[in-house]
Amino acid sequence: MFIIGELINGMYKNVQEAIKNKDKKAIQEIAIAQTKAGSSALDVNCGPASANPKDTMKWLVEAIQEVVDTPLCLDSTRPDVIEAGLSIAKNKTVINSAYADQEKLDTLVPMALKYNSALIGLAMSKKGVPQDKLQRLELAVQIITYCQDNGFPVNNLYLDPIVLPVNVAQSQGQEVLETIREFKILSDPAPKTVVGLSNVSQGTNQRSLINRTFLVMAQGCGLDSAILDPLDNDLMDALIAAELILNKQIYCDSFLNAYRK
Ligand code: THG
Repeated sequence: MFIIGELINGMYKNVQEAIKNKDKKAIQEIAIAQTKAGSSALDVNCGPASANPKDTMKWLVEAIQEVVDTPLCLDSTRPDVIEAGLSIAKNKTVINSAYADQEKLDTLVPMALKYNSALIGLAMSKKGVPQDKLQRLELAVQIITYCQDNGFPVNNLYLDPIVLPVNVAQSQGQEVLETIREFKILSDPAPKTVVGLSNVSQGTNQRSLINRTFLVMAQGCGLDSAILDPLDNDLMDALIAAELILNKQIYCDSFLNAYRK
């Protein structure tokens, strides 16, 4: 599983505070902790409150790169903010994200090629997030076709079905899970798949339980990657056990420790 640590996001109060106070150390501690916990990449999102997101993105990337070499997943709705991060990133990057829209793809696919970056493609359009599997697949095909036509390798594309909170969109869990499985058969080579896991539990009780249950179900559907909280130990244990059941890790009695190493 390609684990993308979600905790450097201005949506979190501590990160918002650190950005406001230029508290580099606070960001670096989160970067180190997530990397130690097994993150393959770190999401970097300035949050909704940032007054100058381009400068904030650069400041975050620089702060993180001083202490870890972990690839960065540059998370913004604004291509110029993503490019601000890409322009100074030293290691591998993931662009988070494009969706099925001509203008978005015209901007972000060439950007991904220019910076040799992976790309997340959301199964949504200007009209918003679809409410069923077929519409999600239709939008995914538009993104895949665009990549194929423009020389972007589809195995470096991560399709995201868009996970919605179970308390307000309860019918969407099943649609999303089936979508993940079917994303994988849309092209050869297949695209990769990713979810923003914590979306599923926003505003609920028992967030960790809901997150890990959904994660394991999505893994069963072939999920390749998730943006998640790697410091949630129960979540990570469930992730590792699911990899074991799916024969992606060799069994040994100390499989939890073995995976973490
Ligand atoms: N797909 C893609 N990228 C994404 C998402 C996605 N990036 C952002 C988000 N969704 C994934 N990251 C998070 C980070 C935090 C939370 C949810 C998803 C979260 N935060 C607390 C909350 O809102 O309750 C913040 C409160 C706090 O603790 O301060 O749940 O789907 N490609």
